[in-house]
Parts: sequence; structure tokens; C-alpha cells
Amino acid sequence: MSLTPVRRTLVPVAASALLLGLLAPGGATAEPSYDLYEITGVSTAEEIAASGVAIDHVGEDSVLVTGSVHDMAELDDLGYAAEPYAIPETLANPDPGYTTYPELLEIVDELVAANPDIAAKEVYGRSHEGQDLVAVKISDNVSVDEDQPEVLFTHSQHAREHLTVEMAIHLMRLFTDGYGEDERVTGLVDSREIWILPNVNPDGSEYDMAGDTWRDWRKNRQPDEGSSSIGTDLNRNWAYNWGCCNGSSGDPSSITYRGDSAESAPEVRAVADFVRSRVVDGEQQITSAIDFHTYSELILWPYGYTYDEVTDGMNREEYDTHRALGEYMAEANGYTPQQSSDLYVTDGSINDWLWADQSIVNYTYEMYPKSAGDGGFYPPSSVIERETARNEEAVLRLLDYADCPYRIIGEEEAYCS
Ligand code: GEM
Ligand code: CA
Ligand code: ZN
Repeated sequence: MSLTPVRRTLVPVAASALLLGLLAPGGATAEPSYDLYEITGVSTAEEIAASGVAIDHVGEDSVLVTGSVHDMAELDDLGYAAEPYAIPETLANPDPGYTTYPELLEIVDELVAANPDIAAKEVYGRSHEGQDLVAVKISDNVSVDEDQPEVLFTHSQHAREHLTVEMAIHLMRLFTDGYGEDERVTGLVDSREIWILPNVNPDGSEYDMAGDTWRDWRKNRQPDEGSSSIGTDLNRNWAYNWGCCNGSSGDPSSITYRGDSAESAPEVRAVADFVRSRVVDGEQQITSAIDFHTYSELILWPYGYTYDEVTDGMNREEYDTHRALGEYMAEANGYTPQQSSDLYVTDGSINDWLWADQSIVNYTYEMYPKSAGDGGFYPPSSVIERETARNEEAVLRLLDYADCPYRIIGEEEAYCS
């Protein structure tokens, strides 16, 4: 059954803040309340993105955004009329079919205990609230750092994108259950070193799940100096062209706040340090990566900060490699492949940093659903199995090419010898 989105009339700010459980814990200061709005009759999301709201979805002739009432007033000044947009009632409450962070840690421990030869857990840092940030390595001789191509999967930079944590669990089980059972999986586990960071923003995830209704939370839970606002958008906090290009906000109350400085979010610093730690003898071992988000069913590649294909640090072959591999993966899962700036410009994203700073061929997957009518950030947990299994083949294609992504355009001689 396809769910039809329900429009609702404007509700007073205080009421909607209560409804969404967005009042600050302790009740001292109210955080700005973020809500979902639809702006119709627009074909470009540029000016809208630059205003500091988060673009949730770009449709044929409308965009869905999350922002505060204050943001909407600003958009109104720019000539955009934003209408409140409601997700179906039935999807408003936290769904116990989604994995909490404590449950995830338990799953990881069990999986590692059951597969000690091919799976290992590493605590690579701590979140703002002091929770363990964990990575799972999957490879043969897992305790040895072998000279094998490494592949990185990161999940849940954005708190409310819970389906991405389920994707991580699905991948961990695919590689461990499939080992010794499925020839292709076994070959890939034997010949690559796979790193899964199943939730890089646990504080945000926990906060999003902790109310009577989902809280529509995106950022981490770090207070901002000189402001009562909470949270940095992790995917605007990476250290390449940070804040360069109107693709993030400098306002701590914004849902796309880029933070005080690049890597000011402890979660970003920890993942970046982890990635830098994979440089061995001057060579980055990680060749390719996927950062999982929801929603819109897209496969995106860098850069996000510019519309240009070929530019500083991205030559024609490198761009064509990203595109060819992105399109090849998209054939497998039915997502739409495109350069990330084709959606809207972002600066300080993980994609741009992984490529520009670490030369890792990398993608953002925007998972299910395609549109808000099927649940937006909160599809029912009944879709988890189908929508995570859907990406198996696409992910295996990336692993196939991890020895030399440039092979996909026939440039292995030039790039990988
Ligand atoms: C995106 S993911 C980043 C992709 N880059 C561009 N330029 N679109 C984000 O971070 O805003 C969407 C999401 O949050 O899922
Ligand atoms: Ca190995
Ligand atoms: Zn996201």
C-alpha cells in the first residue's frame, strides 16, 4: 500500500515543539523546533539550501525541507512559501523494530564472538557524550594488518537516518554468514579488509529515539559555544573546503550548522583520525568507501561543493571512474546515480574530504524511500529486510573493484601499477 502524505494546517510553534518532543532536556532553554515543510513551484534548491535549512528531498516541482519557523520566515523573505508537511500519523512514533545503540553494541559483540577468525571490533573514539565509537573489521586473518585493499562503510552521520544502521547490520551479517557458504562473499572477505562503522553518531540516534515521537534530529548532541543551541551537522564538519560555498550554515541554531571549525565535532575527528590511521608506509589502504544516508534512493559522488566535474584534485579519469562505478552500482539497486552537487551544493561533507584529502573513491548512498509519502526518514521497520538486501549486489560491486577502482574505465595501468 502506498501512503498518501497528509497536509496539515499550521500549528503554533510551541504546540509543534511539544508534539515533536523538541524542548531541551531539563527544560531550561527551548531548542529551536525543527519541522518538515514543503515548498512548491521550485526547480532549483540552491538558494534554499544556502538559507541553512536541510533539504530532505528534491522532487519534480517541489522540495521538502526541515527547518525552524525562523528559517521559514527567512525563506518567505526570499519569496518561497513553505507549507507544513506531515508524515503519516502511523509513522510518527519510534518503531521498536529499529536497532538502538545498546542493541547495536550487543549485536556487534555477538557477531565478533561467533566469528573470531574473520571479525574484530575496534573502539576508534568516543562520542561527545562519551559513548564508544566502534568499527568492525571483517577479513581473513582479521587480527593481522595484511596488505589487502581496504573498503570503508560509514553509517548514520545523521541521527534520524536509522535505516542506515540496519544497513550496517545487514552487511556485517552478509559477510560473516556468507563466509564459507557463498563463493563470491568468501573471495571478497579473503582478499579485502572491510571496515564497517555502523553508527558514527550514537548520541544523535539515541536522542532521536528517546521521545514519545521521533524527534526529527539530524545533528550530533554537542553544545555550541555562546549559544543555547545543540548540535553540529557532522556532514558539514569535514576538513576540506569547510564552509566554503554556501553549502552549510554558520548559525548554531541551523540544522546544517557546520560547527566551530573543521573537525570540531568529536565524532568527525574520530572517524577522520581512523581514516588517517589507515595510511601505511605513506599509502592510504582504503581505496573505496560508501557513506550511508536516507532518503531519496540516490548514489552520489564528489564533489558536493562545486558543480564542476573536473576541477582542483579531480581530473577527467578520476571523475569518470566515480561516475562509471556509481552507475554500475546503481544498475544493481535501482537508485539514481549523479554527482552530489546535482542534488544541491554541500561543503564540508565526508565525500569531498575522503576524495580530496585521502584519494578514496567514494559515494553517498541515499537509501529508501524515494519520497516522503513512503515514510521519509521514518519508514516502518517492516521494510528493513527488503531495503537493506536491495543493496547487497551494489555493495559487492564496489568490493569487486576495490583492488583498483580505475579498472572500471580501463585505467588500471596508469593508476594502480
Ligand atoms: C546529504 S548527503 C551529502 C551529499 N552531498 C550533496 N551535495 N548533496 C546531506 O548531507 O545533506 C543528504 C542527507 O543528509 O542524507
Ligand atoms: Ca585479511
Ligand atoms: Zn543524511
